[in-house]
Amino acid sequence: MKIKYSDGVLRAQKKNRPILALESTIISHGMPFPDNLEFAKKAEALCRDSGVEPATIAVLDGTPCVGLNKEQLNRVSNSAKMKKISKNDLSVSLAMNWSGATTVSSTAHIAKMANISVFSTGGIGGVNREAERTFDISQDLTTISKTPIIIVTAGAKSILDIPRTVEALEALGVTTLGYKTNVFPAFFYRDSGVFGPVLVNSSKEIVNVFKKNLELGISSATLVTNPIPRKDEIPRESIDLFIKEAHEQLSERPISGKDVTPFLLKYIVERSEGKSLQANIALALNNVRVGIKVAKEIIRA
Ligand code: PSU
Ligand code: MN
Repeated sequence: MKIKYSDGVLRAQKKNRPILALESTIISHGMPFPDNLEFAKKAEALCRDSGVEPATIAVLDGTPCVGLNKEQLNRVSNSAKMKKISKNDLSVSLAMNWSGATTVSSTAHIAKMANISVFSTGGIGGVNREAERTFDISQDLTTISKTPIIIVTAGAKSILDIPRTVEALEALGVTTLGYKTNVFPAFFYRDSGVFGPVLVNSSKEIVNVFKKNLELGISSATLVTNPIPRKDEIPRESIDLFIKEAHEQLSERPISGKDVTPFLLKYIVERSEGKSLQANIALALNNVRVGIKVAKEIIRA
């Protein structure tokens, strides 16, 4: 498999320096331009300032890219032609020369192939509300259960059915940790009310669990749920109304499949006058901060 590495990632790999994988669908389909580009640059700068090499992952012209240069990052942020590529479309995207952003499922898969052990996202996909009618369950969940890396996420997106997502993670045998919490975080707010993650207090504990998964031959990712910082959270009462409205709008339109999540996020950004975007950026950067600590710890371990 041909993977195109950035110069920075190649150097870091050679010198055994820490690397943090980052996904690109959050940039291309999760946030509007130019805030998305600003966010992506900030995430990468946070990594570099801490001595960690960022490896933003995407598929460009049919080639999986691990680490993007400036021009490539611009392209991912600001091209209407970027597809949303999940794991089911990964082979197709290479065979058909597509360019697109990778979701949690495809990013995790490529990171594993590239020998990168830590990956920070915003919030994983999961069981959608009304999944009993639509069957809409993100392939992030099955990939997470089959890809032995560490994934840092702000719980699962508030637009989902969180209790069912937590149950699905358990059913799939996913090792789920809570960074300084034992309550599953709900993306825009800290507390979904669902207990489940095992409380961990340090990157060392996270890496120890991850290593045990590897020793046991367990394929599950080590999923680290990390609540949005208190100062950035949007209370459930304020965001729930917009989430409900977004679902009503969705049910009146012919939108399905991979277009659902981008539609809902965009609607809520507009309806909240950008507040949800600020929260999304804050939680994703917070996941990068924890990812940085864990990536450094892995090198020490
Ligand atoms: N986190 C965010 N914004 C996003 C995503 C994650 O803060 O847009 C993306 C990820 O790429 C995730 C995808 O894998 O949303 C889930 O899409 P779906 O529900 O269609 O599986
Ligand atoms: Mn879906």
